[in-house]
Amino acid sequence: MEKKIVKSANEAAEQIIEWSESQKIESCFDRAQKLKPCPIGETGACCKICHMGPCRFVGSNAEEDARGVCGATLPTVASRNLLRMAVAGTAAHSDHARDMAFILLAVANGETSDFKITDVKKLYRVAGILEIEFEGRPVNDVARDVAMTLLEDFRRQKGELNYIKRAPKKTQERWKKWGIVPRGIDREIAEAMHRTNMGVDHAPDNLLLSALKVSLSDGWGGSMISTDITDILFGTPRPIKAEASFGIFKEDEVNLVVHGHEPSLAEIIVEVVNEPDMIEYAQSKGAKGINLGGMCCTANEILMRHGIPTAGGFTNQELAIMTGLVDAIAVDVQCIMPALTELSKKFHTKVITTSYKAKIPGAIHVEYDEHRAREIAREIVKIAIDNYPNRKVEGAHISEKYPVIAGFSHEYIEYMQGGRWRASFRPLNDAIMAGRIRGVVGLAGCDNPRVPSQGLHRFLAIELIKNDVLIVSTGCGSAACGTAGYLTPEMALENAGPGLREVCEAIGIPPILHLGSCVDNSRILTIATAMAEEGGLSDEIGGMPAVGIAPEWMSEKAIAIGCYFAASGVPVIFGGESPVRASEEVTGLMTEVWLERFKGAFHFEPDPEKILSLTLNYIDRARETLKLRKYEPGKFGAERVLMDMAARRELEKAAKPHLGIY
Ligand code: NFS
Repeated sequence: MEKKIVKSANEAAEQIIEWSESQKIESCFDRAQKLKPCPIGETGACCKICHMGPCRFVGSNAEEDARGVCGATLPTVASRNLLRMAVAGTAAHSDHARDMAFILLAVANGETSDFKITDVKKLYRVAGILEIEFEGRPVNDVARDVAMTLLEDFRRQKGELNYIKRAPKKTQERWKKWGIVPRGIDREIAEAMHRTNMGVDHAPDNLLLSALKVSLSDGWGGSMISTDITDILFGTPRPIKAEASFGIFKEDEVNLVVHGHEPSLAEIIVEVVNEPDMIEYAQSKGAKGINLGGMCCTANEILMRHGIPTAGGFTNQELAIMTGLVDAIAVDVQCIMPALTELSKKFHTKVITTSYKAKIPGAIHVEYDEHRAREIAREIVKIAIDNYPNRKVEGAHISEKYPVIAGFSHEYIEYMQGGRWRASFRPLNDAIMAGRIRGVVGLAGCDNPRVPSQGLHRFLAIELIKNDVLIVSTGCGSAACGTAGYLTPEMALENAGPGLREVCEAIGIPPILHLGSCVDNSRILTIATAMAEEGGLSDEIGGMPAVGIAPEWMSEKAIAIGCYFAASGVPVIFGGESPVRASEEVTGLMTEVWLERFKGAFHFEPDPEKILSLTLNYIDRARETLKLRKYEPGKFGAERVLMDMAARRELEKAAKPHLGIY
């Protein structure tokens, strides 16, 4: 009989969980079982924004009858709670982006020698979008203008974000019509906090429009800025091979994990672990070398650009320490469990915090400063090396790991469809129109110990590709797929439907394209825009046969992402119970009303089978509305031949490269 998987759908993770139980070592999986969510707060029916409360909105007729001490209704409270989540998520992504912009500025001003501009073509591409003159100018001058122009997006009081104009015209018109074009990121965050303060905005629709507006300042602001500047500084990703899961840790090497979100320190650590004197130092402590691994989105960033292996996503962080093989884990910001320090006492692992914004009692604090990045990186690597001899034998050593192909940026996806000479989205649009590809799904978001963690990602990934749906994945959704061995081209041969398989084989890509970290969801926005501009499908993001899914979400950042996708025109389906389900009015606004206004919607659906059918239903309805060929597995319409690698090389030999990035 097949073993019953209780807490994680990831076999290696489940082995570690079982081992930890035998050792009576607690993890988030145990805590999730012990600590049930508050049944009132979980549904959005608790208001705790002032000290007359918390007020609980319960009873069979709460939607109509219940009132807080101030008289607030349940729909007001549920929508206000959702808006607060969207603000926090936006603040997180955008503050990360601000730090990236400051690094670009420091490089341009010659204030740091530890970083440089790696991708000048991307710098020029961004400068072009921002209408900054770049031809014939010193690179640093262009970089300074780009950094300053993007920093302007944070402090602008009136007008609109720079990148709003990157969206299809029709999408922008919808935003204008409903008054949700973001002005400046900081202004939208402050205004939304003001609106949710006691006694200000009480109209659910208005509060929810504010959630869309602030979240757009994440998607088309903070997140997109972060993606662009990270590409400029560290390189625009292109496909790269790596490995995933706990087997990436080496018994005879120093294992250092970088965990969190901001990639700049991790980038320097990638260099430092390869410095000969560091390797010699590790050898002097009895290790064969230094092995760097990643966790969560910091992992995604350095996986995409350097092929650094990943130990996985959010719920894997404690389990990584439990392998007994991690000598140090350096964390920056976001998604870091404070449980790590308590847990690390049972092992030899050193937990190192690096941001003044994110300290954890019990951790070693080595404060990061981008002006002294290398020096700090060396200090961190040394802590890991010095700790190697303290490694104890206990731990659930695991050897399982899987190959991964990652690194699909917008620019590469464009390139892979036609080479340098005729890079475009035409082949993808054609494949969708012909019914080879039924539609596209963005599979994103966290993994969550409240469900068999990573299991919903896996279930949906397999079922969708069987149904000829191309998947683009980010964040811990990518980690869940990577640690399951799904991010390889072979996956297409084994599991994809006939149409998708053909496309993947012709281009030589996996059916699940790893686009990067959660801020890289912005790549999905620009890809969708390119598809709209290419023609033949919808002429705006809304109405495309495309859906966004975050089946195991837990972070407020996910809510911001869900909101900006919905506002941009993408139907979004989140797993788990709805945080607004106490209010039918709020649920209706986010599904039906948003669909009408923006062609995007925001659903919460705990049943994975229903997530799947709702997704396919959205895709098929969009195909029908666009009058595309009805999807039938194995039956396709006429379309242009997709170019394989050899044909692309031939073309490139014959043609002069033009504006393409590669
Ligand atoms: Ni996204 Fe990436 Fe993961 Fe969730 Fe956290 S790491 S930013 S929030 S848990 S996907």
